[in-house]
Amino acid sequence: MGEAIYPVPSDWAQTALIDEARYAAMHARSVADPEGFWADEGRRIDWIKPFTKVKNTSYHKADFGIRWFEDGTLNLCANALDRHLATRGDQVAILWEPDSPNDPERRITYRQLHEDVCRFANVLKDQGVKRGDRVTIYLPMVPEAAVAMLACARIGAIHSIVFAGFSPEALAGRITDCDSRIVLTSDEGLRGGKKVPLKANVDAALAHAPGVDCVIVLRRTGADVAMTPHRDIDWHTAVAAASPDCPAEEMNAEDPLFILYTSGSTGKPKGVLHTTGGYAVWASMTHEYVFDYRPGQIYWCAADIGWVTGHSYVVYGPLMNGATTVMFEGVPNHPDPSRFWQVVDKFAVEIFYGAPTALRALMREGDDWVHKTSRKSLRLLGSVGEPINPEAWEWYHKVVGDNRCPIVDTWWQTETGGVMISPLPGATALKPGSATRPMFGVQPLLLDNDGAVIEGAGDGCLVIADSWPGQMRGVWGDEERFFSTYFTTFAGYYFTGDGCRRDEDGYYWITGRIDDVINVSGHRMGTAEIESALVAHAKVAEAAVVGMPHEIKGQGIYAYVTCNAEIEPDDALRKELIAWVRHEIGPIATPDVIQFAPGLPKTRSGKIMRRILRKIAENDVSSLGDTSTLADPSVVDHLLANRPHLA
Ligand code: 6R9
Repeated sequence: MGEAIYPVPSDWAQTALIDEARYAAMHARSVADPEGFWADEGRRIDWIKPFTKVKNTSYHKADFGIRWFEDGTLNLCANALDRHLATRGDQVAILWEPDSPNDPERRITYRQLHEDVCRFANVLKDQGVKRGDRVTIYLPMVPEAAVAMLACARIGAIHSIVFAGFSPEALAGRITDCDSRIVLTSDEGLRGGKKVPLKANVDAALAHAPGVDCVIVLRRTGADVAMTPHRDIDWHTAVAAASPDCPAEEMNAEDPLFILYTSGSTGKPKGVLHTTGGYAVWASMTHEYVFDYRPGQIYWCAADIGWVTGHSYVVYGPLMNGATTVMFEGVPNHPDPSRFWQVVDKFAVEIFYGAPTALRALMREGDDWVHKTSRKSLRLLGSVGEPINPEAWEWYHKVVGDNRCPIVDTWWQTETGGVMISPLPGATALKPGSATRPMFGVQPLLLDNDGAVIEGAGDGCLVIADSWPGQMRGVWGDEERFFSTYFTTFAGYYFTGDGCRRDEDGYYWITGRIDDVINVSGHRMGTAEIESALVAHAKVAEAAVVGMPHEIKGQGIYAYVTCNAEIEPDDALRKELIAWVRHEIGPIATPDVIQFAPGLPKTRSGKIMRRILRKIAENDVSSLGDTSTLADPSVVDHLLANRPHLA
């Protein structure tokens, strides 16, 4: 069966930074001679003290360690801002589009952004923030969020951004895990015309996070919010009083840059730690090659800064590369489903990078919303966050890109710092649904369940054979967990948690998570996290959560719930539990289906048979497999007979 292939358009092959021959030569060198390759790529960054050592990495228990450019010193903020002042100080660095199209946009030049960052860095210093201190950022998509990140990088503080859609409970957990004593927030956020009570959420979180003694509050909507004396500070007032002069700290390449919490297969989210030098090289290099980026082009990554994509491809990568980066506060369908493409036209965006879930939602609204707009400025489209189904890919290509724009389907993870598998627009023929081929320095391998390497075409667990500069360096506060999570499933390899197929052309097709992580609208959710939220409810005895296919979100959340003996479950309880999970974690964790069950299918040793629960949730009940090993096979009959009606 032949699948569609889209060859590299000839203009791209001729003008792109990397064509097919160059891709092949560079990838071969990056694997055969990593020292030489990365010594060269490492020079894309301005170092204060140049590195003399390039790579010092091992995935083995005895000498485990990941160090890149380890004797070099640099400042990432200076690489994103100061280095551009002489050549592009008056170029717009951040082009901000507010939630409402009726409100004015903001255009912040590199010079202005530099000044804003220096002032805010001094505000942080005035509050006693020092190198290595953790700063929690709980802000909406406003330029000040980027200012805050860059100010931390400037003074060597470690930022930990918590997505502004997370609940007070989730925020409190992330604040205490990294012992952050300062939180940056705004009065409210604004998304799709709805107000989000961010400051009130912080106040609620701090009841469980007593270590915080400073909250800096940005005015976004102007709402009247409670300010706690001696703790809460007004952002604008503090900035106005601060000096615009702040030297950039000299950081070691391996000094921490940021922590970002992400879900794994165990209950508690882990603080993924990235350091400075390798991350800088990786974010800058991948942004340049994957998007064929030339300084000054108008580039828009529609991700939120609360996710890793926002870190690497809204802020750090683009700014290091002298980009005009668009930052969008709103949502794709507000005030109507044309919004993305209206913003593309308004700013003459050349490169657009978005998530399949948004595309699927817009696709459902019909082509007219797209056709209403011109989109003639677009040259290149990108996709990230989850597998893009071929149907959505074709729609993106034909309807959004008018058959003119290559699509880079970029596979990567919070842990990888930047893109790992992706087409390069001037080098790679495209196959809808495939992330195609590895980035420089990336050696993907497929292993079978016994850990044997699969050669040629085949299906298996995706692992990465050697280190790359953007790799995470640790789990905050839990050194052992880093090694055990990623390097013990298959000794000697980085384990991605994803399943993958490789075809005859050596193209990679990510098939989705093979661990207990589900991907809801491109957001990672640990099933264990949702389960522990459910069992924290007084009426719930036990819960098991699995993914189910969902037309828009990719995967939906299907929860099986066993109630305490005296409880008679009904629709009211179902609603109560849904509200409870939203309250405990946030709206992104809202269960799509709750099925009440008197018992869950368990082995005789008490292990929940998730395979069966997944099959039922997927409505694939003809192949439940062997249920004879269950302690009580009749539970399955009950589950099948009482499935809630699925729309
Ligand atoms: C960047 C980001 C990582 C997980 C990853 C995989 C899925 C991301 C993908 C993709 C297929 C793509 N994923 N991009 N699957 N094709 N292009 O999303 O990081 O939030 O950590 O999620 O997302 O399952 O393992 P993160």
